[in-house]
Amino acid sequence: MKAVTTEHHRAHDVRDEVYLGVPIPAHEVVQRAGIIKGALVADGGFDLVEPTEHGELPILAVHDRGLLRFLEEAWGEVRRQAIGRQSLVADTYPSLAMFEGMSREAIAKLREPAAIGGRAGWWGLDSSNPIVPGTYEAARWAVDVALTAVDLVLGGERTVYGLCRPPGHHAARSMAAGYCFFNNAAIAAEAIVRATGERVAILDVDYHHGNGTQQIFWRRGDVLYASIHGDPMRVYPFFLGHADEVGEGDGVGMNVNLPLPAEAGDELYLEALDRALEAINATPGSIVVVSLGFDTYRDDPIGDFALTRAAYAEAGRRVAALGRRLVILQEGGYHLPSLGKNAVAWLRGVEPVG
Ligand code: SP5
Ligand code: ZN
Repeated sequence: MKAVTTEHHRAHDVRDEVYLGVPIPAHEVVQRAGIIKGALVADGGFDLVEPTEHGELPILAVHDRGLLRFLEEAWGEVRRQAIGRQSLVADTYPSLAMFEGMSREAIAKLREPAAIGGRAGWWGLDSSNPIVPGTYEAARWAVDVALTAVDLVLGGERTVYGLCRPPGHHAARSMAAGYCFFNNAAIAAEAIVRATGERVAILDVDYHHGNGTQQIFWRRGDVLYASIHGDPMRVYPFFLGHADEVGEGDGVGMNVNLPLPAEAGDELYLEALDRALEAINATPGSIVVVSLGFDTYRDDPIGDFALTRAAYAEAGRRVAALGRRLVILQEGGYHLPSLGKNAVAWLRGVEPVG
């Protein structure tokens, strides 16, 4: 199996994140990608490929230009405004309630502020997502990893793994969030739709709901989004991911959320996976984008599921049984000692040899 990896992710070197107002050691750290890459190399069955640059256009097919510009300019602005910090985290976010009662016209007049803290709030969701000097560079390369995986699959590869870092599925059209800046999977899916004219399914098996991917394709009839995740009543991203969110307009029925309780184990999880796979089977198309996360693992420090490694091998087998080509992109997973083995188990489940 070809695996797209790059060392450029190292530029996004985050040390702390803010949790309930307090700095804690970051979960989404540089070592994650090195551990996964090391396990692929040790396995021997993966052909490592460098990404190629794809420019801004495929990003702008999915994201607001203002988000791209903010991420590009953020660090220079921090320096210009002489904020002596290692990382940028907003403290003020535009809550819906701030605009309650205002008309559409009045709301249309809201504008991005000039101060960098305000800009970070305008384009952000949460305080667990710091921007550091190399964030933009790394996030751009993560998109290139995803798009290179797409190129390889469109060029005839059956399954390609893209080791994206930073991850992407919390990033919405106009919002970075949850360790994510550009939505790698959504950008990949959009590129596949445009290249093939076919429908595309996105299967999101990260522990968290991919609110960004859901938002981007909410009204789209040509992209199915199916996600298995911790119930948002209990966990991040809290405000989206309920089972009754099914899409609107052309997208009705093309959004499938499968929230699960705490302590969900292999059996419950694989049942939910079968429901997601049924929805994909019912949607025409030959390519599936997988948002792959291992924060579902029993020892993950953020997730509260109880999956074992055996479930990952079995999940890989069941996804392969769709008989579709796969663009598999890395999202979360924060238990460093298990991360490499879990990734190999999942990918080997898909393709046992070669
Ligand atoms: C891609 C991805 O997996 N993003 C996850 C974003 C989660 N953000 C909230 C993190 C909350 C950390 N909670 C620490 C709890 C310690 N017990
Ligand atoms: Zn996650």
